[in-house]
Amino acid sequence: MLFDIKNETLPREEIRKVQLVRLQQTCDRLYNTVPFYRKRFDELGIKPRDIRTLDDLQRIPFTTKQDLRNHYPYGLFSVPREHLARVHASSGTTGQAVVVGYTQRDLKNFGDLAARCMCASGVTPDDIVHVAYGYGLFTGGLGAHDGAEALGAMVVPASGGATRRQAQLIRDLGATVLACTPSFALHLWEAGMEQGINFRDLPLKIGVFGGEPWSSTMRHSMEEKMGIDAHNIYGLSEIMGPGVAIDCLEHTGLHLWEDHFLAEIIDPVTGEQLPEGEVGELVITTLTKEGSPLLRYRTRDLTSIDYSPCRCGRTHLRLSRFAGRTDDMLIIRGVNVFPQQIEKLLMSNEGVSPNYLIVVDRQGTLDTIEVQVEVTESTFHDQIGRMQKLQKDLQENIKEFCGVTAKVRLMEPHSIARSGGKATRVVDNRPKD
Ligand code: DLL
Repeated sequence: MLFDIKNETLPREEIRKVQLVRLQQTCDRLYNTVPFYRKRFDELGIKPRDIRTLDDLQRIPFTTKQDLRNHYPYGLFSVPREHLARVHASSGTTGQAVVVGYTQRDLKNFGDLAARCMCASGVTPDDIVHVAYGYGLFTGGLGAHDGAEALGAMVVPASGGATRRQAQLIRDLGATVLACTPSFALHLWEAGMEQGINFRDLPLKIGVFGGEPWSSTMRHSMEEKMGIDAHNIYGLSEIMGPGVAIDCLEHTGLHLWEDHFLAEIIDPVTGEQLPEGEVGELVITTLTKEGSPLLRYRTRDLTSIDYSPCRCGRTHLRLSRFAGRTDDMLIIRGVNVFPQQIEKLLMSNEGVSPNYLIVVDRQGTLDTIEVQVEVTESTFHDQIGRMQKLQKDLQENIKEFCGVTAKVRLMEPHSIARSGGKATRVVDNRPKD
């Protein structure tokens, strides 16, 4: 089933036509309403009317998170305050928070795009959607909520926290869809099992998980544990919350809604555009936003684009599962390591649970990396020899596939702190120099 059959199946030439018209409108709007962007055009000696093709977009410099921070809170808004209907904000864990504004029309689009995503993951108006993304300034809760409502499903607005109680609610209210971060879903599953509630025995059948990176191995393990079909939903506060992209029933990449967003992949170092299929940083231009439109926003998320048609009938491009962020790449003794790679290796081993933490430190001049991972209950009660073998195997795997020597510390079940939203996977104790 498709939520918006006409727009989701537009032929590629039509998509490009719509994109060009909307790009020109967005440039016009920004030139006339946001001094930051006007200055950028003026410095280049160009006017919005000089953007005649989609390729002309490459003449415009990127917008970065720092630009948003420099204009905190309202500096990049494109409409007067009275025309705004809502704001959301990023958490600010990596610095000054950024605020993003939505007009009524933006909110309608946000709800409709989140509904497209839900629908692509198989959700129908008959479903009961348990939303356990946090409600508030974070876009996850309200975004998924509006999407499920726009689709006509019944929503349980549970938000984060109260894990044990939520597992009971999922059982008692008969949720068929769970929408939350993958790490929180695992936390809920665990809290259920502790009380004798097995998600596999419940009507639950679909997971709409996102907001943080997770590997395909993690996906398969979650599907198996919970008896569900798990989908990967992507979005970011600066552009729009959940509703930018999701994988359909084919699970062959995440459809990004191209009538609302224009995507490019660039080399994060040179800024050059990369061809289809190559992994690089995703850059997004909003095409319909009124409150906070952005041109060429650098997401820092690493992925690749596939324009080939999908078996599901949707014509919109597909992004590959995110390989991490340019800023969460760890450089350990000169070797580039992504936490995602380590997760993948851990998850392909049956003896360990999906709860892990990577601790980076420095001893003298040498970087050290310790991977703490909880073992499963059965491994924990196994013979000591098996545990030693598991530890040795994991260390060897990390060395072989990631190229770094890591110490693996096997932890008791439940000993690593759980989060109510996005999981912390890396603690970097190295001095900042
Ligand atoms: O996490 C929006 C969202 C909420 C998306 C709920 C999906 C579901 P932010 O807090 O601004 O917004 O964080 C955005 O999270 O740039 C990615 O690095 C990461 N991220 C989000 N979804 C995924 C995903 C929301 N499916 C940042 N896979 C993004 C990998 C993801 N990373």
